[in-house]
Amino acid sequence: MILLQKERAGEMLTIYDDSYPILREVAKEVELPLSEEDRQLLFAMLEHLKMSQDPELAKKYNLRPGVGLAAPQVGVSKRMIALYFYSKKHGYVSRLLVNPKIVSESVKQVYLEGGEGCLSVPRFYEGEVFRNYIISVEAYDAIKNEHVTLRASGFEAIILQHEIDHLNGILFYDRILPPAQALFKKQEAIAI
Ligand code: K2U
Ligand code: NI
Repeated sequence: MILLQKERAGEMLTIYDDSYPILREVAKEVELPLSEEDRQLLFAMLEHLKMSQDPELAKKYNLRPGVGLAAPQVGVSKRMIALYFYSKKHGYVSRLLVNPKIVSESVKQVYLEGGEGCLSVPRFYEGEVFRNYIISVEAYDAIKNEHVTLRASGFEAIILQHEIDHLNGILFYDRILPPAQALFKKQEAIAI
């Protein structure tokens, strides 16, 4: 079995749940250039996501699978997020974004059939979360080490909006609509 860096180092991240105030704080802008500490944390967040998607390691370390993670979820109130997900077009995508900012969003909306979950919410909430189908995000990319403007749609757009919400103290269940409103929105939105 391949031992990932974090496992080898024996350091694991603790995921804080929504009973901790930090999940409701507005996280602070990160100073650039990135400190070694911030860079280490970002890569630890990415490793956590990779391990969480490996059935053996997820079982061994009791990890819930995740495709995104925001620094406040691991106890650090800084504007940093990690994404690790599979897309048919690009295969596995890794993103480490610092001070991400949504600069444009489509009118068209999208939602995950069956609703969303969250690694910081150990409960199930009924109801869909409607998000923008296409967004543009400006951020510092800690993998490319440069400022980028990302254009994301569909699943990646959902993950980005879910993670950026975490930086503003917003949780997915804050966005669940009453059934009648959800029914109306479903007529115009894309389901994935
Ligand atoms: O931020 C987090 O808690 C990680 C979430 C992000 C997320 C939630 C809903 C929709 C998209 C992203 C976890 O990834 S929740 C588990 C999960 C796993 C695979 C696909 C969707 C959600
Ligand atoms: Ni979450």
